[in-house]
Amino acid sequence: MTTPAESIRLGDRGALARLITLLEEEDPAALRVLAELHPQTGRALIVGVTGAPGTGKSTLVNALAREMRKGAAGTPARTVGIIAVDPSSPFSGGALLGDRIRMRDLAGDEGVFIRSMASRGELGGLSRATDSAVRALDSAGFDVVLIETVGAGQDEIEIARQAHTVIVVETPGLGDEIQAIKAGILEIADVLALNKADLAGADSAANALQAMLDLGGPRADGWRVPVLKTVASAGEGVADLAAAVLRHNDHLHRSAAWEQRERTRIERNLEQRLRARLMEDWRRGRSGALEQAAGRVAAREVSPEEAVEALLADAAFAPGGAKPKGRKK
Ligand SMILES: Nc1nc2c(ncn2[C@@H]2O[C@H](COP(=O)(O)OP(=O)(O)OP(=O)(O)O)[C@@H](O)[C@H]2O)c(=O)[nH]1
Ligand SMILES: [Mg+2]
Repeated sequence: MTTPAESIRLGDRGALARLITLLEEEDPAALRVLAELHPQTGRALIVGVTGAPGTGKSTLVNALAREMRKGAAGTPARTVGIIAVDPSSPFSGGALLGDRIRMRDLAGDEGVFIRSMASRGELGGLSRATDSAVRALDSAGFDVVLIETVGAGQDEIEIARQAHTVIVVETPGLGDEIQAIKAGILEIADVLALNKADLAGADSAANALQAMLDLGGPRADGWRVPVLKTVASAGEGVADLAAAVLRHNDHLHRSAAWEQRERTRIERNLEQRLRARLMEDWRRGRSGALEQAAGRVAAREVSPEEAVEALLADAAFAPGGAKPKGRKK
C-alpha cells in the first residue's frame, strides 16, 4: 500500500488536495506527512503576487501560469501550482468563486494545480497554512508555485515575503503610488507590474513608480526592481513579466543572494512558528491569566510592564495562582 507521502511524490492530485485540506486544519498526521516530504522540497520557484484589491492579480496569475506552462523566455515548460489566498471571511465565498471562474481555462491541465486558502482566525494561521501548502506543492514536484495574496494586512505581506520573488501589482490612477507606499508593499517588490496599462495614465504612473523605486539606488544585492506594464486581461506584457521573474531567479542564483534569501525566508518562518507555539504553550494551563492581568492593568493596579513580568514569572494571575505542571525551576 502506498503511504500518503508516496502518493504525493507519485503525483496523485487527490492525495495532494486532501493533504492540503488537512494541513489547513494543522492536522498532526498531515504535518507528519509534510515532515516526511521535507527532503523533497526546496526545488520550486516560489513567486508571490500581491497588490491592492482588484488590481488584476488573479488575471495576472492566470496569464503567468499559462506563460510558464509554455516555457517562458524560451525555457522548458514548467508545471505550476497556484495558491489563491482569500483574505475575506471564509463564509463569503464570493472572491473564491470569482477566482475559480477566471482560472477556469487552466482547469484540465495536469500541469496546473489550483488551490484557494480561506483565512484563519488566529494570528499567523493563514500564513502557516499557506506555507504548508506551498511545501506540499513543492514536494509534489511543481516547478513554480504562484501565491496570490491581497497586500492589505500583516499576514498577507508576511505571506508574500515567504516567496523567492515578489511581484507587486499596481494600476494607473491618482494616488496609487502613495497607497503602495503607505501599505509598505513597494519595498517588498522584486518586480513591479503596472497592470491595466490599457487605462489612461499608465506611462506616467510607470515612470513615477520606477523613479520612486530607483530613489534608493540598486539593492544591496545589485538588483534593480523593474516596472513592467501589463494588460493581464489581454495577456499583454505577461511574457516580459515572466521573463523578469526568471531573470530575478537567475540573479538570486548567480549572486550569493539565493542562499541569503532562502535563509532569511526560513528564519522568518521559524520565528513565526516559534512565536505562535510559545504563546500557545504559555496559554495552556493559564486560561484567563491574560484577561485577569488586563483587568488589573485597566484598574490601574499594576502597569503593563509589571503585568508582563508577573505573567512570565509564574502563573501569578492564573485562577488559584497555581503553577502550571511540568515546569522546571
Ligand atoms: N482594463 C483592464 N482590466 C483588467 C486587467 N486585468 C484585469 N482586469 C479586470 O480587473 C478586474 C479585477 O481583476 P482580478 O484579476 O479579479 O483582480 P484581483 O486583484 O485578483 O482582485 P481581488 O482578488 O478581488 O483583490 C476584473 O474585472 C478583470 O477582468 C487589465 O489589464 N486591464
Ligand atoms: Mg484575485
